[in-house]
Amino acid sequence: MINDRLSSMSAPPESKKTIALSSHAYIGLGSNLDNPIQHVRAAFKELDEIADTQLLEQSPLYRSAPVGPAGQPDYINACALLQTTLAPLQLLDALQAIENSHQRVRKERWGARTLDLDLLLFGQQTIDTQRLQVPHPYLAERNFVLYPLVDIGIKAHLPSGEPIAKLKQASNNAGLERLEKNS
Ligand code: A4P
Ligand code: MG
Repeated sequence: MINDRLSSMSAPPESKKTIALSSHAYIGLGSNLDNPIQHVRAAFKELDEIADTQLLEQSPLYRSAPVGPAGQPDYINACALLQTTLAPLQLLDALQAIENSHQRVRKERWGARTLDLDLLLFGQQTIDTQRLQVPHPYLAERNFVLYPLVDIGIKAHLPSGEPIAKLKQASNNAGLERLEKNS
């Protein structure tokens, strides 16, 4: 596993400072309950307010057909690019705290939700633990992730080197509609 968060650098002995290097993290945003556009817009702002983290880019919003249990409303999806000195699990904690602050209720897998924040990519790290898998396991097969991700990360790629833009090319835009800026 590549660790792109070096916590200490070789510095002169008299100044033993700890310097945390930052990582780029791509976040997938999704909502299909209680005014989804408002939830996603508010979430961009809240991502920028995470400690030691800065929002660098936010994608346009997309309307997408739901994947998962039938009978749920369309989703609003988007992606964000963050710069952070947090570790991946610390960032996941912060994402889940934001989800909870949007009254997210976890009833069924892939069921309707006010706000879902997925950690799509974290630098070039591959993480495979029970609590966190990065790259996000379904990234490559979801057009509602690939389209907004390429909008803000034309050069983004998987730890394997596979360009995200190539994954997007191999997908299609079925069920996906890019929204105008002010809609
Ligand atoms: N977890 C593991 N890896 C990650 C990661 N990279 N990012 C764990 C975020 N969480 C990660 O997530 C369940 C657990 O996954 C977390 O506790 C975390 O430790 P959850 O958000 O509670 O549940 P979930 O979202 O229902 O499950 P899952 O499998 O994460 O679903 P997805 O992949 O998030 O898909 N259709 C459309 N059109 N648009 C959508 O945005 N989203 C989903 C949810 C289904 N259908 C959709 C959309
Ligand atoms: Mg999720």
